Amino acid sequence: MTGEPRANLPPLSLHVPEPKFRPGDKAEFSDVIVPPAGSGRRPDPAEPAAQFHELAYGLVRVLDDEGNAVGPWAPRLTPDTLRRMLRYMALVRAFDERMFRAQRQGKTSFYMKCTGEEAVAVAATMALQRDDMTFPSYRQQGILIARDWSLVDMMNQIYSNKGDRLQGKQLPIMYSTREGAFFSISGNLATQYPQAVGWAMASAAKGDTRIAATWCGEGSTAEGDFHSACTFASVYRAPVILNVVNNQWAISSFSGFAGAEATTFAARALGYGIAGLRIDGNDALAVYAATEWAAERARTNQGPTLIEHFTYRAEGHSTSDDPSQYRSANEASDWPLGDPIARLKGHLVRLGEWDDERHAAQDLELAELVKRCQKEAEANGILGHGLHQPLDTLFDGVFEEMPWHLKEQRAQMLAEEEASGRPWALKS
Ligand SMILES: Cc1ncc(C[n+]2csc(CCOP(=O)(O)OP(=O)(O)O)c2C)c(N)n1
Ligand SMILES: [Mg+2]
Repeated sequence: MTGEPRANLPPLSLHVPEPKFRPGDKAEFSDVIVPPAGSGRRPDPAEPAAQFHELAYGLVRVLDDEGNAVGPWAPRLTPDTLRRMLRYMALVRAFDERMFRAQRQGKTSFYMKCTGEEAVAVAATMALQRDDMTFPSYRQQGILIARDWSLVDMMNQIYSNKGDRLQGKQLPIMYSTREGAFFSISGNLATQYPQAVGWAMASAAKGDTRIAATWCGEGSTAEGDFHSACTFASVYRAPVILNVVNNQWAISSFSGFAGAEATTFAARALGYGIAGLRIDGNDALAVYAATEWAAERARTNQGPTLIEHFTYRAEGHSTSDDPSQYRSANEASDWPLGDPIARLKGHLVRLGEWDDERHAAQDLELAELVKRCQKEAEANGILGHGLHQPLDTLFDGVFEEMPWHLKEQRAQMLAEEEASGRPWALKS
């Protein structure tokens, strides 16, 4: 074989995806198919995975443009539950605003908002049991907030201060809490997927009743971990909910690079024999309903569900990102599925259970609450103002039994510190 192309065949070429809009372009979403709210079929939770084709390519929506909850997926929640959902989502946004600002003020090194995606974590968490195990990515702070986790504890972690239970060992926002049934966030994308499936398999193997839920971004579905997790989940019918948060962007790479031009992310499920649902991720009631459905399927040993939450990352990837460099300026404001908080608020107003005055008062109250918590957390110190964790804790809490090489490194570090004449840094 030589490397000579054959004259009678066309030369091969690659398709390189290109986003439709770049800075300076006017983004326009007329090609995004938005089926009417209420139009998606709601199958029995025991339905075989082979019958999910239409649900994996469609878009389940509950809230219509007038704020009505319509169709077979409408979850029929009480006004109190709807108000609680709205409050958690607004609290996530207020928390994000404040912590983003804290990073800009130099009080911490890093922060990640989930603006525009608040429904994905909050509504899903409300549809799960409090002790179901969650394996989030870095954009589901809404899980902790919807579980009434302490905001001060979260902030202590963001500041890596004296009150940080993780002793400054994790990047800010990479929370971890066993009591919150919230698995340690990992910076390595998609590692939480096989971990969630493994945990779910263990739960089933032990005859427990708790299920697992995991979340990753659409970009992260390109990782091998995503695919091996799907195989294990399908083969063993693991009691797990696999969420793919399709927010259109993976830092500056648009979703086409993870495969969105060729198919939907929910359709990935079909090849594995997993039930796949593609839902409006900015519709808190659709998120709640799909999660409740998938939880019932898992809890009754009918197997896993993969839910694609079709949404939009309204702001930068993180405090280290500037989206104006790579995407059109009007994308977030013109996103055809709107803002999740405004839509749930509109529903409550439509029901006569909420109004603009109460909403504005709640926003003020939540901003004050976050500010008070921030003050309390800052009393434990902020990142960059000295060493909050004594050096001799550096190697603790990672391994149950510290390996010999870490013991050696620890001894060397302490000897060097001792010799440096700064013994204050050594005290626990
Ligand atoms: C294995 C791995 N590869 C690359 C990165 C760098 N990285 C961090 S976040 C990110 C984008 C992920 O995008 P997506 O999965 O869509 O999640 P989103 O940030 O949109 O929520 C990348 C490439 C990483 N942290 N880990
Ligand atoms: Mg993404």
